[in-house]
Amino acid sequence: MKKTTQFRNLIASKQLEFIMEAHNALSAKIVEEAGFKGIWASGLSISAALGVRDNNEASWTQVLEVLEFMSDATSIPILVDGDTGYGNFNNARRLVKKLEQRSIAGVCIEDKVFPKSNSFIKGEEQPLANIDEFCGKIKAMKDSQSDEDFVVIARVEALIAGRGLKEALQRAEAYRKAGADAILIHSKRSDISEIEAFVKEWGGRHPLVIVPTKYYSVPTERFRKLSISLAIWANHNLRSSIKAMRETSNQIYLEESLINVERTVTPLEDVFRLQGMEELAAAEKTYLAAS
Ligand code: SPV
Ligand code: MG
Repeated sequence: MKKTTQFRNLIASKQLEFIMEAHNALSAKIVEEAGFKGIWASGLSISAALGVRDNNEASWTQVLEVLEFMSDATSIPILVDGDTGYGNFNNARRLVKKLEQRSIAGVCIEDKVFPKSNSFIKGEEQPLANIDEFCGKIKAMKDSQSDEDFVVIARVEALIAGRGLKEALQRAEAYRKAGADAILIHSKRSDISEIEAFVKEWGGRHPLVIVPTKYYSVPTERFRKLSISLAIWANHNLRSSIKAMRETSNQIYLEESLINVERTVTPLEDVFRLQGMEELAAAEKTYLAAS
């Protein structure tokens, strides 16, 4: 099944679904092997892995390069964190074209202003997009997709910006009407009260997506009870890899030896397997002339 269709089915599914963060081809492969049905190509994680801030410091074509490797390496759908769409409607619709060319299944855009900042850094101070302008962007993106199953998700930042439930609902409804396939309602609270209040008023109008990074202690069963469509585990491969790399680097630095580390790191054979070396060996048998 096409990746776009796989992802559309996830959004439409009656049960709570999950996608997991990746920031390069290797982490994307690991997400797929873990059993996830989809990948979140996180803007925070990709920029951090590139050594820059989550402020659109990496250009969109640089992000595209990373996405191409991620997409080539995996067979499950990728939802791209498209930030604000890298400009106005025209930049955003060109982004859709370029994502489709790389077999990306969908993109999420947030109603902030380019260049954006991460929602968890001074969220209240961040300007939000004009509602009509953002609706035009959504329409342009939906009009420009060539695969009808490509998904555009609109992310509402009103709660992050402290604008309250009323504005969050107003924005979500406008984005639904503009053609968004689902609404991502974001919150930085450590409890689920804001999300719960939103869901109550929303009344199942359209699929809802959440990112429980800050309300991580809320049991997943609560999300199910709220009929959330999709939960995004947004940055945990990045954060776990930072911890693992730091521990290994520190240990080798201090011990000036590999003796104690060899048992704790992934065997090289596993690295070769993840790279697909078996396929190359088989292809060589078929295509390399015997000497
Ligand atoms: C990301 O993973 O880049 C996101 C989610 O946009 S958040 O960091 O919560 O803004
Ligand atoms: Mg992001």
